[in-house]
This record gives sequence, structure tokens and C-alpha cells, in this order.
Amino acid sequence: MEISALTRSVVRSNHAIIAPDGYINSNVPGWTGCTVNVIINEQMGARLCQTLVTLRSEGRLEGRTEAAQIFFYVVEGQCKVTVAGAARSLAAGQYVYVPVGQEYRFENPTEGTQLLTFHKTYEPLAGHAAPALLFGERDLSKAPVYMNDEALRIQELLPNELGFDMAVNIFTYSTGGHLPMVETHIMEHGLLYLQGQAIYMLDQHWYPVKKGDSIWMAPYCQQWATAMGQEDSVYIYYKNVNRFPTVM
Ligand code: UGY
Ligand code: MN
Repeated sequence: MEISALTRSVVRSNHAIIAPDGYINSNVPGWTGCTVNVIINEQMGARLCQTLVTLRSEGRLEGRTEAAQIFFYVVEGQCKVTVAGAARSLAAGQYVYVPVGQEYRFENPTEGTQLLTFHKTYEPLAGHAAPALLFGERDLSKAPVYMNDEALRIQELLPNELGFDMAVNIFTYSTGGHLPMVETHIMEHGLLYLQGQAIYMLDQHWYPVKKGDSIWMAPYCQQWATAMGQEDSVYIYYKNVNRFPTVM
């Protein structure tokens, strides 16, 4: 018998692992016919919000981005999306970046369609236009080798332009792949495992993780990871980028 008093989830001051077993649903105005799990937000001390939305066939997300931009990624299933009059069908592995001040609508999902969202308050930069609406898809052929290690590949889903203050990347580790060093950096991460298993080290704590798990890493949370098991280990992650690092 499973013991319901156990979980792999942990919430600490500078990192969290959120496994699906502890989800309790939230109601988000305008998002109907779905379950919403708010995985990361400012209540934890984060400067991003990450949610996972699971849609029933009648599900619909309707809203408008205000101060925050939203990146939507289809983890499973498919649905129709309309942003600023542009309509598309989005399937698993496809995404849409919705800039600030845009109306959006997701509708006609297949039962169980799962969407991942990353939200960040947009910080304008003088002399650089704010980003425009963008559609794209996961594609390993667009993922260059990372730091000369053939076992590591990163696809950048948003353009490397100063107008963007957030990045979203897909990181694929083949069997045996691991980060080449312990990272210690100012940028914050929100992350969802899309495939496989891994061991993640966060702030000198060691965690087994797998598909469906989310991770929050605050600025300067030390991080290292290695793939585990027989298949590629893949995660999609958010990172704040391209802005002046201090108000001093
Ligand atoms: O982009 C990054 O900072 C990335 N290498 N970090 C991570 O995967 N934990
Ligand atoms: Mn990092």
C-alpha cells in the first residue's frame, strides 16, 4: 500500500520541487473547464509564475495579458488558440508567446490537453521594441550542442534579442549527460520535466526527479543535474535575461 504521508515535493527558501501528487487546484477567472495548478509564484519568493493547466473537452482560457507576458507550451493534446485576431491550432510541443497588452483565447481542446505557462512582469528597455506575438515548436534539430558536450543539447525557444527579458529553453540530456559544473548565478529558473528521469542537486541537496515534476530555483540557488535511466532526460525551463542586474 502507498503511504500517503510521503512525497518527493520539497519547498525551501531558495528552491522547490513540486511533484504532481500534491496538487490542489486553483480557480483562475476566465480559465474554465480545466484544472489549474499554480506551481511557482511570488508567494514563494519567486519573480515568475508557472502554472500547469489540464483542459477538459469544453475547456477554455480567455484573458488579456496586462503587465505580465505569458509563454504557453502544449505539453500534451491540442487546442485552438487566438491571439490578437491570429488563430492557430497548437499541438504537443508547440508554443505561443503572448506579449503584454494582448487578448488571448484557447478553445476546442482534446480531452486532457495540458498547457504549461510561464508569466513574467515585462521590463521595457529604452531603445528596444517590446517583443511581438510569436509561435514556435520543439525541434531537436534546432538544439545545438551545449558547452562542447555531445550529450547535452539546448533549444532556445525565444529569440536572443534585447527586447526580450525572459528566455525559455528545452534542455535535452542523453544517457550519461550531466551539467559540466555546478552553476551559481543570478538568473532565476522555473522548470518542468518533459521526459525521463534525473538527479538534481539544488543548494547542496540531492533529489531524484522525473517527467511531470517541476522545479523552482531562486537566484544563486546552486544547481547541477545528471540524466538517469535508459531514455533522454528533457526539461523546459524559464530564465530571466537581458536586464541591468542592480538598482544601485
Ligand atoms: O541556462 C541555464 O542557466 C541552465 N544551464 N541551467 C540549468 O539547466 N539548471
Ligand atoms: Mn541555470
